[in-house]
Amino acid sequence: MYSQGLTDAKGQTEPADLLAAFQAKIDREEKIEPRDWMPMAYRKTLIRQMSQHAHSEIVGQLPEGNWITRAPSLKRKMILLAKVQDEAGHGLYIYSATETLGVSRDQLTEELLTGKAKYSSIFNYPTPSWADMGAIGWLVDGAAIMNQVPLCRTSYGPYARSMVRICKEESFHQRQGYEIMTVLARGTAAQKEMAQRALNRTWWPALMMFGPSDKDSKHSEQSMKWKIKRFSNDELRQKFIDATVPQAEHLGLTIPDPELNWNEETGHYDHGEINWNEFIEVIHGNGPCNKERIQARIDAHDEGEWVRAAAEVYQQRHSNTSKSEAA
Ligand code: BYC
Repeated sequence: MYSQGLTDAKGQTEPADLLAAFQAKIDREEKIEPRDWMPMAYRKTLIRQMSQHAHSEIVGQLPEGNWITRAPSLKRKMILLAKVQDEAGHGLYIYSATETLGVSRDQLTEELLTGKAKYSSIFNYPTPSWADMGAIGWLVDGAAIMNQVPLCRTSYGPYARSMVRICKEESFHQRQGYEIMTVLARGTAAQKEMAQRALNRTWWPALMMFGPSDKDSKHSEQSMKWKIKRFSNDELRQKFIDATVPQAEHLGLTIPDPELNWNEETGHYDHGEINWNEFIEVIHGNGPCNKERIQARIDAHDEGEWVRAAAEVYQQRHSNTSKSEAA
């Protein structure tokens, strides 16, 4: 007979002994796999975070896709094209990992297209110059790596395993972005100015990628107990700042934060206050490019209708052929 445990969102009680065994497994650093018992709330948290992550990879193709036709050389075009394709691949791995939790890809897509699901705030900003491709690679992929390397050790097996290859590719992306910034920063005065402006545009939104400050992060405490998250939002943001300031100095560029200062006592950089009102506006659909980004995804989905229809017909014919061969 089970003792009584937590009550889930549907009013069903989850047995305390199963909950305790689940937490003990996590505390032993064993992975949770799709067929294992898991609390409803753990499943729900993972579906929320992983689908937001997958959507971010897919929507994240748009700001850079904007520059594929205008890359300054054939070599730059090939590299950018490969990077954007990598992001599509990342989205697909994470959608597949999310499907192991019992949710369909169609449902996840529907939630993105209807605005129910969030995706990373960073992709709602414009990319008006080529230098933004450098700033995105350097800072956005840099922030992504800082967040995603600990996710390689997240407690849910399929999510953790999908992160390993993604992190390797993100590392290449970060380097290619930094290389673009290096070339511009060492180029003409106009090129250096273009790089500085892209840094000014991207810096604060990149810091917002790590999520609200710890005191306002409603999911962090439980997610850290379940070892879905290994570090808090503020811890990762601070690690990112500490790693990135010397990189900006090496480029001879200035981070647009007058309060940025090395603190001998803490061994970290102090920094200015993030504009949290802007962050809240952006995640609620009111950023500079939110509507444009979702419309682009809706258009892509509509234009892909014939591909999905053709794939279904192919699958039906294929299964009919297999049946008649078997008969
Ligand atoms: N943007 O309690 P909190 C990439 C939401 S793509 C939008 O701290 P949590 C790349 C949050 O969902 C990389 N929403 O939440 C691609 C929650 O809302 P709901 C994307 C945000 O989950 C192409 C609420 O705010 N990476 O690298 O514990 C080209 C409260 O937050 C944001 C991932 O997705 C945000 N920035 O922590 C280049 C990493 N921040 O659902 C590069 C995986 C927070 O309660 N995700 N929210 O309505 C995570 O690690 C965590 O979900 C977060 C937030 C750290 C983002």
